[in-house]
Amino acid sequence: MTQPQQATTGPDATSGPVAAASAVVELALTACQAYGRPDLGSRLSVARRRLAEPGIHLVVAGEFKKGKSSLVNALVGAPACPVDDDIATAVPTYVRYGTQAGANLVLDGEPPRREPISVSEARKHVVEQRAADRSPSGGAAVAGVEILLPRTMLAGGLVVVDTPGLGGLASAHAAATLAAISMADAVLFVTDASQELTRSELDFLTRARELCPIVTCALTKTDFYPSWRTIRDLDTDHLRRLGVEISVLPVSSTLRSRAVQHNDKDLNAESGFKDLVRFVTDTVAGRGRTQVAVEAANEVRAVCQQLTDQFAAERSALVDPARAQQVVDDLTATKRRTDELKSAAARWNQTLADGIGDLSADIEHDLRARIRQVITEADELIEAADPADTWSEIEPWLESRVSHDLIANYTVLRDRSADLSHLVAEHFRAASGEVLGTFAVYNPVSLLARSRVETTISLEKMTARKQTMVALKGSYSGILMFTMLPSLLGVTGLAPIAIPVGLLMGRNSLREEKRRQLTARQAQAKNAVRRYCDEIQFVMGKDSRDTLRRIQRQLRDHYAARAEELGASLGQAMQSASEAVKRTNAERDKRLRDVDAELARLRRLAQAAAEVGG
Ligand SMILES: Nc1nc2c(ncn2[C@@H]2O[C@H](COP(=O)(O)OP(=O)(O)OP(=O)(O)O)[C@@H](O)[C@H]2O)c(=O)[nH]1
Ligand SMILES: [Mg+2]
Repeated sequence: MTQPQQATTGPDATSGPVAAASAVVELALTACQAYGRPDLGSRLSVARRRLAEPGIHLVVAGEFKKGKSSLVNALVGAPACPVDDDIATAVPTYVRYGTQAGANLVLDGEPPRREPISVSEARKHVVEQRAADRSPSGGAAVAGVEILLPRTMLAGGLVVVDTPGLGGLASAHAAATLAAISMADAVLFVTDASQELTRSELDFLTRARELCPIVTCALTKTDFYPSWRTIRDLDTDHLRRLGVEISVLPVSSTLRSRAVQHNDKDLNAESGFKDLVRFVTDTVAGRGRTQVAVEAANEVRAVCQQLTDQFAAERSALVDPARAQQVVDDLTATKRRTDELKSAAARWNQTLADGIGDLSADIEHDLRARIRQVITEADELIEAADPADTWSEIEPWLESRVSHDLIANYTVLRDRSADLSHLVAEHFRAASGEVLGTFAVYNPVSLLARSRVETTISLEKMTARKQTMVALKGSYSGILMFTMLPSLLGVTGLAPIAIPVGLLMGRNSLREEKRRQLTARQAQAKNAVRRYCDEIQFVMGKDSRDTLRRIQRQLRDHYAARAEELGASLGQAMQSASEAVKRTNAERDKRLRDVDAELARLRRLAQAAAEVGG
């Protein structure tokens, strides 16, 4: 690949919120080691990994030939995605950072694999891929292509995903793209200045906005269509009328590429890319990085709290040895409650188990009802005409109809499991709040104690949503594999949801059946629809059950680990308090000074963590 000059610059990865968060995470990790708390340390290691590779996904989507690939190329300043008048983008292309330019095939599988290929090979796969495409080295289907570029814009973890054209909202491709969008950090919807937004584009945008918090619209080819301003105003009006807040950025990829080539400032301004680059670097990459940094810093704050509680209890025993036994007794009583918190009988654990059970039944029922409706509609279509003539239309209708029902079913699962996650968090918090309350008694600054408990509550609230997302992203493995890819590969896959209906028609096509009775043909078609729907229901049903099991495991492990941590903090505090009783006065004074120093260190660390991202 040619190495054009650096087109854009992003915020330096060595400064800003990520660097600040990394610094506090490192300090906290050292503290965990020094205080003998590997349990808290492993929690921080997870945050460290995420900081190192934030994987912020911007999905570029739109109808055919609107200029998606050209826009991605102009944005990263390299011919990363093939652009062609005749050949369309066939698989998603993930443009991400690499110290050297390069390419990988992303291969379907559990887990999906990467296979290094040359850039020219990557090009072939992007434009020629068909469902039957296989990797050169063996069986796996090609799920996407990854392009690595040494660009500052991408250095902070931004991944720009070029996608195949939608082909109308009703297409299976649109459904797969929507599914990917639900896991993406931001969406750039591409339309061009040849005409105003169509009904189908507007519908897609509305759906996208429901699924993803950041959506912006790029209006391309402003160099080619002189009336782009009128189109921009019409599009803005349409979006306003829909009540969705999506801005329209007019751009010309052609002018931008030329501007970069000739280092022409005026041309660059005319290309409209300044606003687009600002959107990508600030709103998408910047905000994404800040979020990852704040999440990591929150982990540090939570860890500081545990350690502070532990030292505060010890301090209490040191300051007033006469009360030390009381401290130990209180902690022992609380320890029992912490043990209860860990058990399967704990209320949060019950809520989780019951909730998953109910959800599993509801999701299955929802899918069954949807599929039954599809079958009814399909039967009506088959009855209405000779399927020998209409089957070629029924088949794509059925595929897209089912894809959209699968997405709808998945959305129910996503939303309901988020609700459940909140409820579980609530119950865990109520129980652990009592434990923290006992700890708070020993806090040297009593006023702070209250606010500490409140901070815990708000931190816990924040993590509840995150836990479901982690579980969802890492779990949806079957036919909706787009969600499995992000966690395993750091990419958002777009494998179309497709079990070919055609395969279920058997050897003889309907046309060959012309000789037979119309009713026989209709029966054959209905049968094919049923077999297709059975198959979908079977695969999807298993997928949902697996997903829910994984959500349950994820949440259970998360809160069980929190309970373990509390138990460990209490255990250490009890031990230190018992030791405090046995110390001589001189030892006690020395230890008190040490403990105060540790508490001051922890306070400073928690303060630094609280300042990250704000
Ligand atoms: N004049 C002009 N032409 C453009 C611009 N952007 C894209 N095109 C042309 O539009 C055609 C389609 O561009 P692509 O970037 O391949 O569009 P796409 O949306 O990726 O197409 P598919 O992947 O097939 O859906 C190509 O001929 C491009 O040269 C632009 O800003 N100005
Ligand atoms: Mg394309």
